[in-house]
Amino acid sequence: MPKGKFIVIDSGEGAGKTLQLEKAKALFGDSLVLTREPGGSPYAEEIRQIILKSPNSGQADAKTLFALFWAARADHLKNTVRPALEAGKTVITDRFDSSTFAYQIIAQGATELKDFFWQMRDFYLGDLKPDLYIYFDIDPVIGLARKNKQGGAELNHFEAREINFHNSLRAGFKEFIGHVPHTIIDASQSVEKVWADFSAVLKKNL
Ligand code: Z5A
Repeated sequence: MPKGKFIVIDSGEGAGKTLQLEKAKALFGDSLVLTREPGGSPYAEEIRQIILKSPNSGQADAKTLFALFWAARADHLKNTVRPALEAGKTVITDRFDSSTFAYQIIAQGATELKDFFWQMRDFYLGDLKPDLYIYFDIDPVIGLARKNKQGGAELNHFEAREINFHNSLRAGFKEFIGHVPHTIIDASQSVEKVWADFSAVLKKNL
């Protein structure tokens, strides 16, 4: 059995996960392995490119993406998460199966895959079910405004969707949380206040 703790942090768009995870890394150093989905291992990072960067990616429906996200996750778990946990490290992944539930099943509307999702979860995660899920909750209007202000790279095909998509995404996360308990952080606060809450949760659990 893995020895380290496995933690997920997830959210809708623009909640500030990247910034907060940089702070966590600075605090906990090498005892912490930060990773992300889609991606987190060399092969899964290639799948990430197909999902987010292919010129055809916007046409991919929920069923196609559902399969790609689980495929990437299988490789990520095998090649990054499990070895790190077995070495006694804490692993925090930026997004995980909670995103598949919220984005593909609820926001993209593939509710016919709901039962299958839970079967896939048991099958693919096995003994690697996370010890802790942390949800950064934010009103999509605020999160998207942050993204738009951010500049740099263009919005990807998820970020560019209209507000109804992002509202149902938030409802999707809430539904997932109804099945799998989470610690919820109010991500609409200042960077400092979010960090105070987030670091307190990490310190309590590590
Ligand atoms: N996806 C899926 O559909 N199914 C799945 O199973 C999985 C994923 C695993 C991956 O995107 C996409 O894949 C994602 C879900 C989908 N959808 N999209 N897009 P990604 O990995 O490229 O990026 P992301 O995870 O979506 O990033 P994000 O959520 O949009 O951003 P963030 O990391 O949470 O936020 P940030 O970059 O740290 O901050 C955003 C901006 O806000 C930035 O300018 C910050 O300086 C600013 N910021 C941060 N905190 C604050 C506070 N507290 N106040 C004010 N401004 C702030």
